[in-house]
Amino acid sequence: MIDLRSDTVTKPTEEMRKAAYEAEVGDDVYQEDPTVNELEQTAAEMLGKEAALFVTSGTQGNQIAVLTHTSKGNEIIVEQDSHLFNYEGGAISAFAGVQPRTIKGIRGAMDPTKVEAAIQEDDVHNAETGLICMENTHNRAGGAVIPLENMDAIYKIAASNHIPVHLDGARLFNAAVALNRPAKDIAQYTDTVQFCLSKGLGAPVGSIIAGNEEFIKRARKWRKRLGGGLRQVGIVAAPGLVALRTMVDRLAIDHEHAKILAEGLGSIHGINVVNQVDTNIILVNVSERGVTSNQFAAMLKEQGVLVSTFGPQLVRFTTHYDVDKESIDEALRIVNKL
Ligand code: TLP
Repeated sequence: MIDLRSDTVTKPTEEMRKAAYEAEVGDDVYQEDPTVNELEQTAAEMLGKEAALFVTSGTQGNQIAVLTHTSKGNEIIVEQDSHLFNYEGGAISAFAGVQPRTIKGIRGAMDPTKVEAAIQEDDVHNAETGLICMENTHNRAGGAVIPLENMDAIYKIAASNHIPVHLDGARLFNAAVALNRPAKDIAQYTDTVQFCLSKGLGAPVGSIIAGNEEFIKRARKWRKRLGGGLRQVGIVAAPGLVALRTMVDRLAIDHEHAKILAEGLGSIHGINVVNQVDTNIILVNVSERGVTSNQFAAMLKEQGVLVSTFGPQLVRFTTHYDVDKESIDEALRIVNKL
């Protein structure tokens, strides 16, 4: 099977497995796991933030951020197609008790003027705007890189209204590699950031949230409340450290593969690539073939290619560490034949 469903399917490298085996561990609820401490410190430095916290998943990281920043009854400004709004099981309402104010972006980027207009006035009728969230790269916009000028403009508006900003940077390092900038250049336009170790970076488990000391102290408490206070978790933090040290630069290869795949797919009759391919995600509309995205995915699966779907028309192809150039060529041959 050529698995292009997601970069979440990547398996840990040999070096990661070895690091897990050899990891020094302690009880992380007492903050005594040296490997976790090293991972958190390394991540904080890479993001230019005071502190960081190792969490179980991207969803947990985002939700801890929302819980830490907001109070019940707040409104949070999120992009309409964001993961936080669409794919986290309604958790912002279920856990934090906040309501979303959505803004439709262009390639995932919200217009700063619209963000400013969406901030609630201080009025007895209104919910209080407690948080503004961005997503970079933007998944549903096809791995789109949000321009730094756009992030800067939104961050400035937020600051002048005393509203914190959170970045869902599940694929932050894909954005950094695409922009040829260190991750901290992106994270400078947000108060807190979540990124995933277990997507393109290939680690088996985990995400990081980062921010200032005070935020991380309170986030640690939310993590504990949610049952995310783990014990000898250096075993899974060690592969995360290997991911940060060895897997960032090579994301450029996944981006290159995505471009090759997009070009090939785009030349097949009736298959329309709908996104500009900035990173490792390709979205194709298959409606001209007279099939739904699920039917298309099922036919591909029979031929040995796995893809995921976004709604009835869009099929998502995601490149990653476990798909080499030969597999990309083979996947193209299979789609062509189909
Ligand atoms: N995205 C997954 C699915 O949930 C759609 C994928 O295969 O792309 N933020 C963003 C932008 C994400 O893309 C994801 C995962 C998350 C957060 C959540 O991360 P996890 O899966 O670790 O909870």
